[in-house]
Amino acid sequence: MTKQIYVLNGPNLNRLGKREPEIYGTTTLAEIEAACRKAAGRVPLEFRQSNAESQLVDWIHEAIDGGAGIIINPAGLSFTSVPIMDALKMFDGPVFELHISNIHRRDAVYQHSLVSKAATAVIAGLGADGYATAVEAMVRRLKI
Ligand code: DHK
Repeated sequence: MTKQIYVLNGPNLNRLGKREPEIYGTTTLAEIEAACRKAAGRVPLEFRQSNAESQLVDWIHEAIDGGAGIIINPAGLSFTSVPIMDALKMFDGPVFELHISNIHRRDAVYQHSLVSKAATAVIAGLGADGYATAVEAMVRRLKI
């Protein structure tokens, strides 16, 4: 069975569409999920969101056992979560860290991601389109 691509989303991303549209745009998470599934084509894809750090860690563990690649927008946990960084370090496949906004030109609190230490690549500032771009790159990277 083809291993799945996991697309994991962190806190507050369930509010996309209404949340600070000047920063995050007006695309909802459901629309982003549809774009990811279209980009994945026949490749199985798990798309999830949680406001809980422990839930994200549990899903990364699940991916360690059955996933081919991880695309993760840890949102605000990017800058604080050693547990998410540690969990991602245990994953053998490619890890793409994704941010809708360009965190590097935002306030200092958003500029140092712990998660980047466990990431193969970082995508930031492409808006909601960054997700489909990440899935396309992951499918190419996995040659599936
Ligand atoms: C989303 C968030 O919730 C912020 O805490 C991050 C990220 C940026 C994003 O751009 O997708 O800093």
